[in-house]
Amino acid sequence: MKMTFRWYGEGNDSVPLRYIRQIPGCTGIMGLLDGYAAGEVWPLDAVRAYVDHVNGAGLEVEVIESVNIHEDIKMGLPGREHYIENYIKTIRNLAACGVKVIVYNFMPVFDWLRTDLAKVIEDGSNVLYYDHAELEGMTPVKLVEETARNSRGFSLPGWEPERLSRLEEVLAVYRDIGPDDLRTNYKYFLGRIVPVCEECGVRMAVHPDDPAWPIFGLPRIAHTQEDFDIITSLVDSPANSLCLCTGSLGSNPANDIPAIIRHFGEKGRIACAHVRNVRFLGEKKFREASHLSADGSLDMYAIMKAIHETCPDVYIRPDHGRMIWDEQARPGYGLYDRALGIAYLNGLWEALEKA
Ligand SMILES: [Mn+2]
Repeated sequence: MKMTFRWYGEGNDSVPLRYIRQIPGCTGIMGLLDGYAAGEVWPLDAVRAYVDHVNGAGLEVEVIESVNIHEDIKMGLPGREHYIENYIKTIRNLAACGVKVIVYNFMPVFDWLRTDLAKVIEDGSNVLYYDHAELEGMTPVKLVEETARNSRGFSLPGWEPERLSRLEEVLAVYRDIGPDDLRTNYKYFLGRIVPVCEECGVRMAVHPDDPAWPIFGLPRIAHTQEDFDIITSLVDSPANSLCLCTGSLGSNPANDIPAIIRHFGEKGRIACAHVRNVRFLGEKKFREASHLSADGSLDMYAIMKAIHETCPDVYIRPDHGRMIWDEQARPGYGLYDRALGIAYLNGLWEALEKA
């Protein structure tokens, strides 16, 4: 297991690299290059400068997240050829700088969704929160406006204004695209990029739908074990693997997270994991929690044990934390609660190692 921490880049993250370096057992980041729209090439010199900068702070960059996929690829439009060529260039540029895993998602339009980015909870901290009943009372445009307004001035990956400016138009196109059509377009994309990944030693890691159910009538195809059985079979290669996000999949209590980890871990199809806890509050209603098992609804010991037994070499990072100790940061991505999360996950891991 390699413990890492998500970092948004210099000037774009409230947490400096030197703080991350001081978290016990944290050896690297899961990074991203900010400022490139979905479909743009991440240039080699920019990737090189980024990796050198992080390495200079004593941290590795073997996982890169948020290499977003242009909607033309998901929709299967003729424009996809150009964007797939660009994506391949980005894969090669990342691989040339030592990146081993690329995290992405194939969710139409929306990356992740919450109805409140700062829900105050019993201990006085605040957390990300989702209530499907509230979502159904909102239009997609209203949700985008609210999310942007509540981001405390930080950019939110997946919510880039340029991706969302043509929202109504894009939603209209998706009305004619069902889950099977989306899978067909997905298979086409994987068929083009996976051979490149195999050649340059990179693994693609698809992130689950968050939350783990359809929203706004859009096709969503990545939120159950069965969904991922299909995805991993679209192109059967270790380069077509999963980013196992316990909190995204775990938003649906029907998903047995330790069992899903074992299922794909045994097949060697988990490239990295986001490990966090959520608390169920009712039907399609949850809030996020500290990483401690007792604070949420997921059994974090069982999760770490499943990783330890079936995919012990994966990259791991804590995920969304509470906003505690009056920290001002991007919602879900403060230093304090995620650092506590790492300490806790490392403690579970040491106990598993020594048992
Ligand atoms: Mn995640």
